[in-house]
Amino acid sequence: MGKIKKLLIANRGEIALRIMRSAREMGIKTVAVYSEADRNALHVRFADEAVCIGPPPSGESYLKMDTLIEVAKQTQADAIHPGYGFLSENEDFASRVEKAGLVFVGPSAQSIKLMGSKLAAKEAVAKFNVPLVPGTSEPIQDVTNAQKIAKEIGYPILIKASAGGGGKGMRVVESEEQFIEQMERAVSEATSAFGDGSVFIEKYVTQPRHIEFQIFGDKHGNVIHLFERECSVQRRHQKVIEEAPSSVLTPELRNAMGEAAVNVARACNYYGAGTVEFILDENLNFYFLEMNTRLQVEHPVTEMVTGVDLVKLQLKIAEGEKLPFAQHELSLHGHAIEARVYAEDPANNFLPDIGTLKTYQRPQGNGIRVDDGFEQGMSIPFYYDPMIAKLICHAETREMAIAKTIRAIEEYEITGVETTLGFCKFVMQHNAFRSGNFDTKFVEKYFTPEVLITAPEPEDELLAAVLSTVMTGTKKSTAETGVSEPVVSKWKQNRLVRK
Ligand code: MV4
Repeated sequence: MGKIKKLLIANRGEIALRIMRSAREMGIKTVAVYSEADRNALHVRFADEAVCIGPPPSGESYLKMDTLIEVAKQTQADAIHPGYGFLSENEDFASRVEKAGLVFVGPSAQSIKLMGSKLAAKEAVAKFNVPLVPGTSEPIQDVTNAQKIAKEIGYPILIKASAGGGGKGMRVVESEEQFIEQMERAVSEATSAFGDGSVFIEKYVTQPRHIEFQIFGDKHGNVIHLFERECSVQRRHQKVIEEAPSSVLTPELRNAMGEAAVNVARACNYYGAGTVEFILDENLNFYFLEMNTRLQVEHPVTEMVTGVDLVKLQLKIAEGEKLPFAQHELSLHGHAIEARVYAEDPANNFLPDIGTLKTYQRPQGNGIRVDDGFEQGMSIPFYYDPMIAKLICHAETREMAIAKTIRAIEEYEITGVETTLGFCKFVMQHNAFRSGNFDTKFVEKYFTPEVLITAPEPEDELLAAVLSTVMTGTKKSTAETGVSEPVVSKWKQNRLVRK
């Protein structure tokens, strides 16, 4: 092992930049790879070296394992960081990287494989007394027998594909009459989507909160957790808002879940960064769902409340270093909220609205972090995820973090594409969110496109006065009114008034 001298980042956009920043601070040289659509991207400019790896579609560029490994060798990189998405949870890639004599900045191929199979993961963690949702622990072979089990568990139940995850390949069954039909559909869907028709059933927890724990293991068998992230505000399994800490966890529950998360990692001899996903029911019972064997999009909220640079920690672990702290040395500081800014139109069913960032001005100030990969004038490529940026705000308390997030959203200036900024502001202003009393059904329950069309605020008197003069055509001079030309305040942006 030993020190990494040069790192190839097998990714693009904000996460490629994020990784390069930490690498550079550690004195590690960086190699960017890019597709033809990303020629002018910031990650290309930021890197010490950059190599074009193919045409825009990711299947012909960012997903080309052999090309990536070859470029690493050519540039004499000694390690590859996969980021998130793309090849980050591909066991085959992890093992090929290592076989080529390079360091994979991530867990072992075996850990990725074990956690990739939801049934194998459940079986492994059950031995460590990690709480699981009541259900079956083997792939369903006999549908009539499964129907009997479903009745014992009690409806509604959920059918899940073992090779699924992140909400893919799930089916709710409300009653016994639907069971056989839904089971047949689930198996055929899983077969065509994953090439593996194994499914299992679980009791359906109808309105859970989604709470995930950040864990880290080193290559010497030590494992710690860096507390939780609350990710309940999501839309069709795409997270919208993430925060740390969760407002529902007591210190006791946090310890119990943290210990369970560490046990999940131990169950697969884990090293590197990982995320253990739990659901929490209305009685605060928690259940393990799955483990993501990568750095997550929402990792910055954990960085803000723990003060730990997770990418640097990943690199040190990859170099073979021991974890530099023990569990009792970690503590939480303040509250952090991340809002995901997508080039999507909330008024139009969140349809991607890719285009050119005509204006792009980031919010600034104390406690504000923007992780992005764009500058004003750049276009958002059509080929990839339409996320523009992550806005992360940190303050002493949850209330203050919410206020800062609203201020930052109002200060953020993006034109040329529709964005989810106004939608994020709607969440921040909603009583259910502010009270902390919400679950994974938040968006379904409270959001309709109509909420984005709000009336002008009554305190906008100056604006009203201007409107009235415009309407009546009786514009008085500045000298007469003593009021100078009004400028619409920059701080009133993203108020959700449609153009
Ligand atoms: C569940 C569940 C309720 N009961 N399992 C969705 C993502 C994948 N990790 C598993 N998921 C769920 N599994 C049982 N037995 C509800 C979800 C779920 C969910 C979980 C986390 C975050 C958002 C979610 C949205 C809908 C459903």
